[in-house]
Amino acid sequence: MLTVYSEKHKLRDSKAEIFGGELVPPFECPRRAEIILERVKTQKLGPIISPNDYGLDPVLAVHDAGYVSFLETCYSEWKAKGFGGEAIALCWPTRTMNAPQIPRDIEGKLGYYALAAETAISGGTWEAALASKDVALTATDHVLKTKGAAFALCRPPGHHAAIDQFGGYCFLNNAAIAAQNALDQGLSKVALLDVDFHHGNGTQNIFYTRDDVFFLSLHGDPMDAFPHFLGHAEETGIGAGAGLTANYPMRPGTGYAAWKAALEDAIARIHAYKPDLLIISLGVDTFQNDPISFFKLTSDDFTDYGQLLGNMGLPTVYVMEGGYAVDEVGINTINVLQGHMA
Ligand code: Q9C
Ligand code: ZN
Repeated sequence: MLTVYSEKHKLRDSKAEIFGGELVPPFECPRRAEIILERVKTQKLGPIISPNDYGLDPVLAVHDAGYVSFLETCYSEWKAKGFGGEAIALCWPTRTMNAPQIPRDIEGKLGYYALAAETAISGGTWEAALASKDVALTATDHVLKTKGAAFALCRPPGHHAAIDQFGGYCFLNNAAIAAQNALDQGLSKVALLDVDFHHGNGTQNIFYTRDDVFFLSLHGDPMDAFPHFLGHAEETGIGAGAGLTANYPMRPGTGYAAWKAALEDAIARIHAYKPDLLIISLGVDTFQNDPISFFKLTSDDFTDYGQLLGNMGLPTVYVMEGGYAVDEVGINTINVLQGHMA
């Protein structure tokens, strides 16, 4: 299987995440991608290529233009205000002030465009995010050509990024940008299956009213887990998109038997939709030793479900999302890909 990878992910190297009331080194760190790349090499998964530069057009086909220019200039505006650290949102237009104008001030803009505070915008974040969407787009074009499968080793991840919001370590929604670009090249239907531990709120937001992307997500119940406010089973799409969002929230301690049953249900629904392309938002934070999650999958379970995904027989793009048990992140990710090929 082809892997697409860019060294530019290293430019996303934030120093601080707010976690448990403390500033800690971010869980979403450069070493994650290095460990995954190393495993691609030692397992001889296949060739590794660098991405092409697709520019901003495919980004603007999914994200709001004001949001995109905010991301581009956020860090320099933060520095220009005289702040020494990284840009962190601290004040939001919450339920009692919910029709905001977009403020001029960078602290106000951060609150307007952030969906959570853990994700600091550091110097280099924008460049890394741009390279990450290029990784997803390049892998997708390869799959459209070959009708096979490819691995987009994206970093930073993307599935929490909504039309005009960042957070949950995500800035640009790589998987959504790839899906939209495939549609813009003439495909009529894409299935986007999110197996990251966290609900893909950003992807759901982008496609909620549409019938050309079927979004399905298996995740920790938002009653118990981030992103806390989206991902309930009752959310099934609206308008043309009615019935084309499927959420499978699961409780703390969920093991592979229940998780696999949800996956099999999702797979049956994808087959019924008859998509031209399958995009997997691949997070391996469902692993039993993940430091911020609560499912109980073992490393062998990743191989097993990779096989189920491969058996679908669809052109498939794997887009890297989360996974924070750094020592095992390479093993678990490549297990899925090897299962797919088995
Ligand atoms: N107590 C991705 O996996 N904070 N993002 C969780 C847990 C945010 C995860 C706090 C987690 C974001 C791409
Ligand atoms: Zn996650």
